Amino acid sequence: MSTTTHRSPPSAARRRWLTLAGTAVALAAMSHIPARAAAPRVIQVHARRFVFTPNQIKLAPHESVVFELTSEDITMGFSIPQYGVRADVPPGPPVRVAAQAGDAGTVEFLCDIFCGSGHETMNGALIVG
Ligand SMILES: [Cu+2]
Repeated sequence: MSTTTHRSPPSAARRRWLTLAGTAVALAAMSHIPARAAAPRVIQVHARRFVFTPNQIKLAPHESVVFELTSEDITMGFSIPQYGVRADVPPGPPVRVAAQAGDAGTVEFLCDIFCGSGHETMNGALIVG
């Protein structure tokens, strides 16, 4: 019987792959470091007939944020008309939409997809200040 093994020294390609894998692990570890100010704050907003939760959200003037939107029952709209931001929010995985606050003040957000009687009052406020 042959005693030949098929083990061979790592090829250059394999060594390179290992280096890349090591880098990926290092980056993954770094991602657990708390986000710096440069990363936009993620704000979760949940929609169901006919309520957004929360329906009052405080933002700093000119703060960049990401809204992470979920719907419990049917496709909702999430719209901040004054900032020109909107997204469809179907039930299922979260939908992310970026927004940047303006000057201090109160800005309305609302559902802009008809979702039943009660839709007209499905809204909330961004309190910028
Ligand atoms: Cu609606």
